[in-house]
Amino acid sequence: MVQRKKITTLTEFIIKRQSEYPHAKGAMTRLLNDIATAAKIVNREINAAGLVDILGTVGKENVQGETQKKLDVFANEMFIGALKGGGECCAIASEENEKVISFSSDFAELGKYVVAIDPLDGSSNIEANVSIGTIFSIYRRLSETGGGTQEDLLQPGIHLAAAGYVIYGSSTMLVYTTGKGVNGFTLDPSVGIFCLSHPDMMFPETANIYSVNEGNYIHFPQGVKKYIKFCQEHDRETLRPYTSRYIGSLVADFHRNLIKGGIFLYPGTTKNPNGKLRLLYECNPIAYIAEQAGGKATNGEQRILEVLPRTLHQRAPFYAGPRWMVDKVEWYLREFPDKT
Ligand code: P6P
Repeated sequence: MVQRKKITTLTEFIIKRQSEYPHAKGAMTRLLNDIATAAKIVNREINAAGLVDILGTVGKENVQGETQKKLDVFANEMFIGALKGGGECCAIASEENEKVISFSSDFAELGKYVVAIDPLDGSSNIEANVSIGTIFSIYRRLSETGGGTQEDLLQPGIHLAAAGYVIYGSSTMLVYTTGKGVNGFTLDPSVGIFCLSHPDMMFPETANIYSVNEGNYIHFPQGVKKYIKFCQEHDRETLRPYTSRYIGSLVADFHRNLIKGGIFLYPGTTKNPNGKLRLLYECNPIAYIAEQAGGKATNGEQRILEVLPRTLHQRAPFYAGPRWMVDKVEWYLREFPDKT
């Protein structure tokens, strides 16, 4: 008889892991499941997006007579709706909303968590059929009562309770950590279940990929320019020249580098000294995963997770990957500082 390998579903895994937290009452379990549910709905819509053009239902209304929404607006509404309905979250900071979305209720005990989310990162790549993603951070609320506040969300990454991303690619995966390692789950679309496919994800011992938008080269700090030239030198022993891979979708670039071994760089430039990526819902969650996978993530000088957020949408220069690769970039930034 063919022995079928035991499949661990995301729900089974989260519940099993919950038992490792003595004070856990299931709130985080339900919150992560709320995110997974919204991700499945967004995944379905993304997969249909291409067909919308082909099947000619692209008009202003879809077959249900509803106005066709831009996918990032749709994704934002799905995640906000799932988190609000789930009752475990009392406030959200979203890339799509200028201010905190605070949930208040006269009836139910409000959730103990707050979520910072980029509902559909890289959405400008959809028309090119490039993988895109959802990135999320989960913190315990600091405020005692009422709806969640901005202060609940402006916590440094070292206080993260959980973080993760969903990559909508050739297959859809949810990768997350609660501080005890990184695990990846692949969606089986035939039954709509996320199944454990990548247990205990770690950066590989060897790595030779660097990911940066070299079109910005002339605006990079001196140290980054030197590092890029280092990557391009010939040295067989250190697997150089490295391979340059850059998709322009943070989740896709980081996920590939986590699997295959590589560093992601989004430096500050003369034009944008703080770079482009947002600290709360892009840098921090990816940094938490990078560290939990044995890597490192900094802004070039400081551990990203220790950067104190001052505003919801603040940006930060971002370097994430295997520890020794990030160390090398930081060395070049120290050795070749820009003239102030
Ligand atoms: P650039 C997508 O727009 C995004 O926010 C990230 O997903 C990605 O890493 C970055 O911007 C790409 O930016 O300037 O290289 O196109």
